[in-house]
Amino acid sequence: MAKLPAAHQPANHPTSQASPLDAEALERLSGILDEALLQAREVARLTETFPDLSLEDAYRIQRLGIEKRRSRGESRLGWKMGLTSEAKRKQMGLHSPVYGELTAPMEVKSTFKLAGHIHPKIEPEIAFHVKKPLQGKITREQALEACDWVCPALEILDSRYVGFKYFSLPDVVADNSSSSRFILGTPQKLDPKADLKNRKMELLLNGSVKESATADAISGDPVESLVQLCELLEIHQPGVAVEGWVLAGAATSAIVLEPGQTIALRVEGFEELSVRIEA
Ligand code: OOG
Ligand code: MG
Repeated sequence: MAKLPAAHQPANHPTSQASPLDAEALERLSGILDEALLQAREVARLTETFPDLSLEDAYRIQRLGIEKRRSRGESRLGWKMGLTSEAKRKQMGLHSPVYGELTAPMEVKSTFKLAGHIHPKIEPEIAFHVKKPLQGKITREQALEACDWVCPALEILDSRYVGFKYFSLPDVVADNSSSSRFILGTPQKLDPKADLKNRKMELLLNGSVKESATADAISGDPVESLVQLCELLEIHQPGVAVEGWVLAGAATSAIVLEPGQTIALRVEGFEELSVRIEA
């Protein structure tokens, strides 16, 4: 499923005719989302005020938000893909993949504290470590060759929008694709011949399997998420290369976090990964 839906091609985007927002408006909107992030406070979705917000402007808002975080000392650790599985697209009612950026403080280890977050959810993913920068139109084989490590990962999402509801791609994109935190499992050397797509993935809540899928739920094959990420970056941030950790997107729908839970992820062939949720 490397081919991107037409919605991502600027010429085909339904709102591409809308006049782009000026620099001041983009700055203001990224400020609203950044304040919401810092204060763990939900805000109205941007398309309530700007129904014509285009995907291009949404990625500009995302970038401005990342720049603010960078100026606070957050370095880029990699990227995340979202809505790469049918389960997630269905859960969120949206039709095509999106990306966001990961910064160093977003990585957590064995404990996640809910304080300072709005309404976090967790979901099961696969993460690749891209050693050789990737850019533009690439093949699956090039993506595999560029990676040195692969591991199971849990992503913690925390939309800044009221009720975790946004209904449109531009809203979620502007909000750095709902990203909040992530936890990486024990990495293994990536064997380019290894078949990842048939691996069973199980998300456990307090020891019981809550969601399961095979890894091919993610873009048909998780490595295809890397191909799609390069393609999306070429459209929305030309000249930027993919390097570092990349979350390939969730294989199943996400579950709501509550204090006292233990969440684990089992991916066939990898060590189990778990995180304890505290108030
Ligand atoms: C959007 C982000 C989706 C994934 O892995 O599919 C995502 C959301 O669910 O709010 O990260
Ligand atoms: Mg995700």
